Amino acid sequence: MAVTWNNEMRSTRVLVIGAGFAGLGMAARLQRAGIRDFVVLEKAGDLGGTWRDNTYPGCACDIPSVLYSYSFARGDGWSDARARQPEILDYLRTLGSGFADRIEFGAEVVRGEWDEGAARWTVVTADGRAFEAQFLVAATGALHLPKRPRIVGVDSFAGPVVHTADWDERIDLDGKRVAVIGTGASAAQLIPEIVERAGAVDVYQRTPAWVLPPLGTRPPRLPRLARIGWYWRAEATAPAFAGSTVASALMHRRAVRHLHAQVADPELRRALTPDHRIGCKRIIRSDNYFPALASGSTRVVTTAVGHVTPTGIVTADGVTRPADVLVYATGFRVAGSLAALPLTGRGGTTLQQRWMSGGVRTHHGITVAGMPNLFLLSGPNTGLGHNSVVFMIESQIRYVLDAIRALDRVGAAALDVREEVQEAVDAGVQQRLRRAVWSTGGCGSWYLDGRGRNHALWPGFSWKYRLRTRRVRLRDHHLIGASAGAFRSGQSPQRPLVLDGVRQTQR
Ligand code: N01
Repeated sequence: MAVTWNNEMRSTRVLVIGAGFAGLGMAARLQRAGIRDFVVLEKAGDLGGTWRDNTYPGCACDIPSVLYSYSFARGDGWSDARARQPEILDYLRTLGSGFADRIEFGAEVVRGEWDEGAARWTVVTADGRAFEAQFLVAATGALHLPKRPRIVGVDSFAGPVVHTADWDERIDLDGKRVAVIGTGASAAQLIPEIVERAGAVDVYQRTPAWVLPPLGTRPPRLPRLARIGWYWRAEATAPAFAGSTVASALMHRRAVRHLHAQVADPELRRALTPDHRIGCKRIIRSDNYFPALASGSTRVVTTAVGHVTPTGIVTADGVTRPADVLVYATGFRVAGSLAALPLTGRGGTTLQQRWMSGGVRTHHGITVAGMPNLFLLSGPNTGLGHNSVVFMIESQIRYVLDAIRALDRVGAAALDVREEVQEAVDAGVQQRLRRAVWSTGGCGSWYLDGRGRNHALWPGFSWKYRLRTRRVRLRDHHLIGASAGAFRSGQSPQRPLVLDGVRQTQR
C-alpha cells in the first residue's frame, strides 16, 4: 500500500505497537527505568486490547487475580478472586495513565521498515503519521481477530448475530431463545451468566472441553503471599502438559470427579466427556459451567450445525431448533496474525516472507533473525496452558530492557540475533513440544497451525523461560552501528530517507 505521511517524521527511542496488556506493561516499565522517550501506537480509539474488546457477560480472567498483574504494578486490591473484565480494564487504564500523552490512538501501523544505514525503524500509520525509532516493540497480541465461521444461511437470520469478542450489550436476551456456537473458555464464562435471563439456551458443542474447579474462590487477605503461592501451585501442573503420564492421569482423575460431582445425568455426562487427553485443548476452570449446562433451560446439541434459517438452526440430522439470538463463541483467527504485521527487515525481506519460507522461527519468541531491534511481546511459543501469561510477558519486557541497556553499554545501535542461534533455540522448543500434550493428546486447537506445528505455547515451566530470557547474550547477535551516542539522546542525525520512492528530509 502506498502511504504518504502528512506530518513531519516524529523521532523516538522506543516505538511500541499496541496498547493492550503487553504494550502498556512495556511502556510502564520503560518509564520506570527512566526511558521516557517512547511512543505507543494503538490502532483503536481506546487502550486495553483484548480486555477492551471482550465485554461479553461473564468475561473475567480464569486464574487467580493476584497472578494477573505485573510485579512492578501489582493489582493487589482485586474485588474478586478472578477479576472481571471491567476491573482488569480499570487496572490497564491506571497503568496507561502514567504516560497517556505518549499513546497515539487511531494509529494503525501499515508499514515499518528497517533502515540499515541509519539503524532505525521507520513506521507509517494508515492516516499518514510517521515515526522513526531505534527500537520497535510489537505488542499486538494473538487473540484479536474474531473467528466467524461461514455458516450457510447465517445472513438470513432474523435476530441479532454476535461474537463474544464483539459483544453488543444492547442485545436483549431476556426470555429469548439463545443459540451459542462453541464451547471454549469464552462460552464457558458466557453461558452461566445468561441462562437465568434467557428463556432457553442451545449450546452447539463440536468438541467438549475438560473442566477443572477454579483456582481461588475469594480474594486473599495476603495478596503478595498468595501471588507466590498460586504461582507455584499452577507451576506444579506444568509436567501434566509437558508429557508426564502420571501427572496427566492425576489431572484427568480430578476432571472426571468434577464432572461427576456437577452433572448427574449420565447421558449429558457422556456428551460432556472429551475423547482427547486433558490439557490438549485449553482446560476450562469453572464451577458454574457444568451446572449451567445441566440446568433445565439449557440443551447441549452435539450434532453438527448444518445451516441457519431466518428463525433458527438446522443441524446435520435435519432437526430445526428455533433461536432468537445467535452467539458465535468460536474463538479467534490466530494463525498468521503476527506475520501479518507489515514489517520489512534486512535485505528488504518482510516478517511474513521470512516465516513463509523458513517456517515461524524466533529466538525465545522475542526476536527474529534479520529483523534488528524488533522485539515481539506474546510472540510465538510464549503462551501458557498452565499459568499466568502475564509472567511470560513480564519476562519479555525485562529482556527488551536488558537489550537496550546492553547496547548502551557497548555503544552499539542495534542487535540482530544470529540465524544459527535462533535455529538451535527454536529446534529445542519444537523438540520438547513434540512430546507435549498439545501434539500427542489427540485434538486440534488454535495452538496448532495448518501443518500441526505449535507456534503458540511454551512447553514447560514458566520459571525456566524467565531464566533463559534473563540476560541478552550479545555474543549470540550481530551488532550494528558502533556509535550509539545519538540514539541515546533520542536524536537522530540529519539525513535523507527514502520511502515509497519519495525522498524526504528528516528533521
Ligand atoms: O475460543 P476457542 P475462546 N463450528 O478457540 C468452536 C482466551 N480466553 O474464545 O474445539 C462449530 O478456545 C470450537 O470447537 P472445536 C484463552 O486463551 C481467556 O473460547 O474447534 N464450532 C470451540 O469449542 C482461550 O484459549 C479467558 O471443535 C466451532 C469454540 O468454538 C482463547 O481466549 C477467557 C466452529 C472456540 O473455542 C480462545 O477462547 C476466554 C465451527 N465452525 C478466552 N469453529 C481468560 O479467562 C469454532 N468452534 C483469561
